[in-house]
Amino acid sequence: MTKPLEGIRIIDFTHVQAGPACTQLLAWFGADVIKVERPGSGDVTRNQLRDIPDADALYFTMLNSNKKSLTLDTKKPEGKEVLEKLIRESDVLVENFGPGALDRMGFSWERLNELNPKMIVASVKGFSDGHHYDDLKVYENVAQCAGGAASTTGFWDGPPTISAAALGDSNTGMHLAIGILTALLGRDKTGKGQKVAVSMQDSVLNLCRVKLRDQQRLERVGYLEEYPQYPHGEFSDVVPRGGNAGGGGQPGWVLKCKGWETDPNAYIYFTIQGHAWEPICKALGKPEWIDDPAYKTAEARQPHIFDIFKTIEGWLADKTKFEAVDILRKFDIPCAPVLTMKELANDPSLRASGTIVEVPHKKRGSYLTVGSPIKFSDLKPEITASPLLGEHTEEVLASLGYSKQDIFNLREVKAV
Ligand code: CAO
Repeated sequence: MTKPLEGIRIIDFTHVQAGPACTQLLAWFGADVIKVERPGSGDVTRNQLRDIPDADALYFTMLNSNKKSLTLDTKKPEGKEVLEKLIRESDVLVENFGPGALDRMGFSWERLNELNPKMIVASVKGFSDGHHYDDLKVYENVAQCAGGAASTTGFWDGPPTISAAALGDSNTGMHLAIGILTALLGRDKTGKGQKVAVSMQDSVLNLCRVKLRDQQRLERVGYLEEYPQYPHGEFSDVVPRGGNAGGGGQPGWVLKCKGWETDPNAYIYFTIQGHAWEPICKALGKPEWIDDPAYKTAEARQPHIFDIFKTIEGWLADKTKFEAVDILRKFDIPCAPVLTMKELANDPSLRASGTIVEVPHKKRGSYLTVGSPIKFSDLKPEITASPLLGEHTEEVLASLGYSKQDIFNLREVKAV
């Protein structure tokens, strides 16, 4: 099967997570992704949090599958020459260096555009160009704080809280992938490349847009009725942290199930969808609530929503999270067990769909990774191992016309 991105060559000048997540996705869909890494060390994540001595860390293997690795010192004149050749023959360059690093290396947007006017140059930075913080280096949690996620996550009586989900890193990479594909479609029409830039702050904020909705509602009416602070607590002039409250029009909460005293994940998320009130009452064995004016409407329920959740927890007390969901699903109630990483890793449905995949690796043996969350009718991405450092250096250099002697010479000056 021909993969949709086959024939697209991508220079992957990325490291850590935000950039690699983007190029990995494009590699799954068929792009020829060449990861350019510093000779000797490579992407810092190869060494971070190693669980097997001398083998690439999972942090690296899980973000760099399906790629090739070319070692190249792009600060040496010989290395720059190789990079220039590669640029002339590629479609996309993706980078997520600190601000100004690419310019300092001698590869400004103007220079890249001069070398290959058809090339798309895609960048991740912490803040957008021209932002008053655009000189800052940024990691995941910094972005979560700068993008509005931290101030709105957690409990109202605790500090701002970081999500375990990579809202700053992988999320930004996904935004960049959309930008690159858009620019490639644009190039088909105009014949010209362009610069695509995504900031981590903007990408986090994009996912927090309902909180900006809430800020405006708060300023207009002074309260947010779906937050636990309503109606008994106080609202200030900023969107508060709402604990585990549902973010839309449906109240919800994380509720204890059988075994919660010893199992920190014996919980389900329960949603009280407005029009599902009758089935909820039936499922809970509370038919008397259906027409009770204190329960009948969402408005009537809100002032004592936590008493309702307590009652539901009473119903859940003798059911495991899985048993509870099996009952509630029959009543069409939106809910799910709180799943651990162990449960997800062993979930047969996720294995069958290719969302969790086991990948053989030359040095590590096999490891688990998250495969493509995007499913196609005509494409089933095959996830292959991440490359060893410099594994494809000779292959890539040969494809650029370098002879064995040339490669030997480049090695002599430690340019590759
Ligand atoms: N050959 C020679 N030099 C190389 C090279 C190569 N193949 N690859 C990288 N370098 C150099 C760069 O040119 C740069 O040199 P100068 O600073 O001297 O110009 C240097 O290596 C590394 O730059 P850096 O600023 O990217 O690295 P860092 O470890 O100090 O910072 C990070 C890391 C992530 C904070 C920074 O890259 C950043 O802010 N990136 C943008 C935001 C981002 O993507 N963050 C998410 C990371 S995932 O959590």
